[in-house]
Amino acid sequence: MKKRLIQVFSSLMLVCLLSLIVGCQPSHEVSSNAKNNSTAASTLHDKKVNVAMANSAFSPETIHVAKGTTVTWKNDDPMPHTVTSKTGLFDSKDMESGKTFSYKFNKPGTYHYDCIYHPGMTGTVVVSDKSSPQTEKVKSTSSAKTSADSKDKIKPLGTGTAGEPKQPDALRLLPYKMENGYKVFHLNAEQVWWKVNDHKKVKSWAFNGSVPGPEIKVNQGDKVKIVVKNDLPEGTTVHWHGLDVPFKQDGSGGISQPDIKPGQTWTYKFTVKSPPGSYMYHSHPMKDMLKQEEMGLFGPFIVEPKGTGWKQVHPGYQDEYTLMVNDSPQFGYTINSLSYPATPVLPAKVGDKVLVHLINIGSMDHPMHLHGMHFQELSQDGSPLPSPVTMDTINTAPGTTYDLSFKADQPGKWLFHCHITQHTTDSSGNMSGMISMFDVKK
Ligand SMILES: [Cu+2]
Repeated sequence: MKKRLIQVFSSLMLVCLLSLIVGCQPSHEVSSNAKNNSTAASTLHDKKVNVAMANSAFSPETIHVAKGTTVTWKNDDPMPHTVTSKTGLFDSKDMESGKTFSYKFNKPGTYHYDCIYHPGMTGTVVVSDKSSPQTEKVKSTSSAKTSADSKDKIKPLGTGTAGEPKQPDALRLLPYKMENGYKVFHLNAEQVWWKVNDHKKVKSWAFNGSVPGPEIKVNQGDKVKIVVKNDLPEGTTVHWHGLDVPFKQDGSGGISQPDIKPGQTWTYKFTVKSPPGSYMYHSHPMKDMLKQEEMGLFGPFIVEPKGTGWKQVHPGYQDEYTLMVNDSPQFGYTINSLSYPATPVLPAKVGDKVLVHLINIGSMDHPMHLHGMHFQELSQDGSPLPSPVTMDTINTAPGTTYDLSFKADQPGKWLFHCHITQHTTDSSGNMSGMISMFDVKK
């Protein structure tokens, strides 16, 4: 009897042990579908893994998979999201509610992605070479080394905090949310690698990971709140250049406010009273203003007429582009911090009326010349000129903004470039630097 009892007991133990071992398998799956477990990383041996998109978050936020795994994202939210790789490797584009997107990860590595519409909605896929725990360990050591390499916390090339949608002029448009009658924008001052062209990668200090920072586009009369987070190693502020705001909102460090310390946030609040036109924002700290501007802490601020919707082209125009010219030692001679041939090619159709917001953030004059057509200077520093002047070259001065208008009346690839040849030629004599192009098609 006693012997029999022991037999039963030991077989029961065996069953328990077996079920424990087997239980490990589904537990991975559970964590891949976990609803609340947003930060936990899970090791997955499956070749298919699901990630949910709910409450504007990816769940799980981080997954570990073996190479060859297909990851499928599903949008469980009522609003559209995207799954957009920070390096441009994959992009779901708009995913309406209920839609799915899949991508097969064939190469080991760490893949960061986000939703272009929702700042902070980010996720990571860590792909290991093999699925064994041993490899996982090696992988995590090597990724620890990578983060040690970037001790100064410079984010990878092409990443932006908010991942704003890119415009044809290579700028990002900063999204906002309406809160109690205010358009609320978020700017994050951070360190990021920036690619000036295929041969030049530089360290930059950027708003939301891009230089220039994302374009803030508002309507005249809008009430705006701009929340600035400082992720730089030193204090900063943001000055609203050309916009007449109350003194407390001026953003001059040590004068109208203290510098925003590293890790801190500051909210600017004002009504946009300035006329429709081109303005900008840039850092204006008590200390090291020159360095901060040269490192890339600036962006365009465009005011549209009242009643014009966000993303809409200025009424009466078919195309609207913003170009920031710069000569900072960090980036060199650039347009939107890009050097030819990486500079934007701006599309237009024959007959289009084109509006150009031209801003000089550099410290030199740049006479910008248009081929094939003449333009009118409509306004300067946001103020409309009493009688617009027609010209083909406009000498832009540091800190000055211009609004130019022209009719694209014949097809062609029409250069728009600085006419100081040292700013458009490299040391080998090749075209480089401050050259952009309007591509006018029939
Ligand atoms: Cu120039």
